[in-house]
Amino acid sequence: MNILRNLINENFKNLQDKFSSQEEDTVSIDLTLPGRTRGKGTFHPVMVTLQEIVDIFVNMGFAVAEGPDIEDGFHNFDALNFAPDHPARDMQDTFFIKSDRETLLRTHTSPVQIRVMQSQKPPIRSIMPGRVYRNEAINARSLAEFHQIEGLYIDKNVNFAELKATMMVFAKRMYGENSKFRFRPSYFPFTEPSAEMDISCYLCGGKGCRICKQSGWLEIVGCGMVHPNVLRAGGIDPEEYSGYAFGFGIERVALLRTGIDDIRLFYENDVRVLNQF
Ligand code: 2NL
Repeated sequence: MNILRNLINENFKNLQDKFSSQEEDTVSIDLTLPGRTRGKGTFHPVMVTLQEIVDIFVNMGFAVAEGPDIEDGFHNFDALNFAPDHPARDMQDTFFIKSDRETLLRTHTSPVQIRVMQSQKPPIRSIMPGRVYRNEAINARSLAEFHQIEGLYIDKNVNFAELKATMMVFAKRMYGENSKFRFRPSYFPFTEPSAEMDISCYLCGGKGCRICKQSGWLEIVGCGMVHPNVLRAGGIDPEEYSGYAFGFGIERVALLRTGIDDIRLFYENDVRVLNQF
């Protein structure tokens, strides 16, 4: 044991002498340590969803249009056939950013469609994705700031059958050929007639559950034929042209795709959530 101890001490001293004579910083680097990896960035699941939706409509011949987030009452409400006393014009629903009750954060992307009508001649075939703002209580299903996409097609003799077919092509590409869909009558101030499209519930397959509130269906798109008053407000003659329009929320689609059950998770920016997509 003594022989061994002496051997170790001698070796230890030799190494100590050797290293103490070297520059300090070369000694402090341990080349055997594993390297530090840098986290790879990913696209946000809401933007992935948006891009996929845009691609489907661009493939069908739609152009992408954008407009300002800060709007006026004419483009956001009046031109869209909202009655002067419509509740959406209330402070409770809309963020007004000046006390004139005229300058506001857009509550939908429809004002972009009015701007497109005012600046282009038919045929018009455009989609408008963008951020919208509503003065709403935040919970698992809704946020005060979210994304919408709307579409508009105006030409001579555009009819409801084309609207229905376009919605079906979109829905099948987005949700798969085997999903089941249905249309039912609805109401929007800016379309007449109006409809909503539902998809059979992804969770229960139509039997009825918590997600679909026992109905077996989930609402995915609102749509209709553009109201003649709206065409006129956009400078288009409703005697000569007709059109269809549609709109839906993008976070809603992203929830269906990812299986996330709380919309707030999209914007808490916790990478443990976002990294999964
Ligand atoms: C929904 C329904 C919709 C539109 C948006 C629209 C725009 C113009 C004229 C006519 Cl300028 N319509 N947009 C039409 C139908 C439905 O959205 O539930 N969105 C969340």
